[in-house]
Amino acid sequence: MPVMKFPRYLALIWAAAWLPCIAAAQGVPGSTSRPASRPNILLVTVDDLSCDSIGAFGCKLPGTSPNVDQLAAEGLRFAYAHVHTGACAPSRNAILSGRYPHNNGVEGFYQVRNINYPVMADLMRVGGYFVGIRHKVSHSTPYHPYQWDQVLDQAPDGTRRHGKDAASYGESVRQGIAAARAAGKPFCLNINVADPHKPFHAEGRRGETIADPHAPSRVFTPEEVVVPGFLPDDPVVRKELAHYYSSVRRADDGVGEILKALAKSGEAERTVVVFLSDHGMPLPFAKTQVYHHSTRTPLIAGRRDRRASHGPGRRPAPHAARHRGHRTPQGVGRPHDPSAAQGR
Ligand SMILES: [Ca+2]
Repeated sequence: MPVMKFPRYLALIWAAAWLPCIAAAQGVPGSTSRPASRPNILLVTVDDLSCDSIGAFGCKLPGTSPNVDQLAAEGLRFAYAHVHTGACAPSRNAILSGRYPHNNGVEGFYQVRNINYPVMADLMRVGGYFVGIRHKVSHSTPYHPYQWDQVLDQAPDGTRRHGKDAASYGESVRQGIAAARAAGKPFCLNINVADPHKPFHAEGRRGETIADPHAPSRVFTPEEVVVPGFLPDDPVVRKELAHYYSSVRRADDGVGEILKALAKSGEAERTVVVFLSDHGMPLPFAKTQVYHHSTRTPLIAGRRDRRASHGPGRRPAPHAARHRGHRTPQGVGRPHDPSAAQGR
């Protein structure tokens, strides 16, 4: 099976999602009408998670990801997808701009202004969508602050949501969907779960075990974890991996809360869910490196509609590619040509 490389592939997913709405709203930027053909988009990312930490992608430790596994069973699972780079900001900017880091300018953790290309937030907003984001806000666009309709990091009462609180991700989704409805628009929400990025669950700065108020639904022990072949099997590594896998489970808890909120909203069957990790685990030979486990990502995409389910392991229908060459209607935002997206 060929390797799917970003950023072109996600650009095609965006195209599949937003092009029908452009066709329906030609010359009507910001239209509040809601053609039935316009799906919502829910882009869910996890932070620093290796592809093979997910059950549906071959994790040998049972129970790390029941919610993501269910999502994979309902959608399209890309067994050989890779992000472009093993670091957060360049990876996320490549995905959301459709351009390699050396072409979008975001090759590291710094801001790039005066860009000459659109990013997802621009394209979807121009297409009549309500665009919202939770967490990783400054890492997801070339510069910050950027024009999102809403940042979902805070509750309506101004309380800042904790990144390690799984339930809070469901609250962000509910808040974003409610705001989109109030605006009379379909939604495009980018919900970025903070786990399993360090600090890991219940791990202190020196590797000691500490109290953690944000408990995952399952905690793994050093004795039961599987040690990747690129790490030595010793007690220190096993303890670190136990904290990591518990954090993977907490990330999965967050995904579960997101999907639960989507289901309760009544929008699930009109929503395309895309899931992936920005790069591999924050341990040697993965994050910030260029090894296999640095860039392989557990990409899942699909409409949360049983009628549209293709089953796990299937290749995508080529409908997205048919839209290549489409251009944003004249005079609406900046010109965009998905066929210019790089990668394959
Ligand atoms: Ca990251």
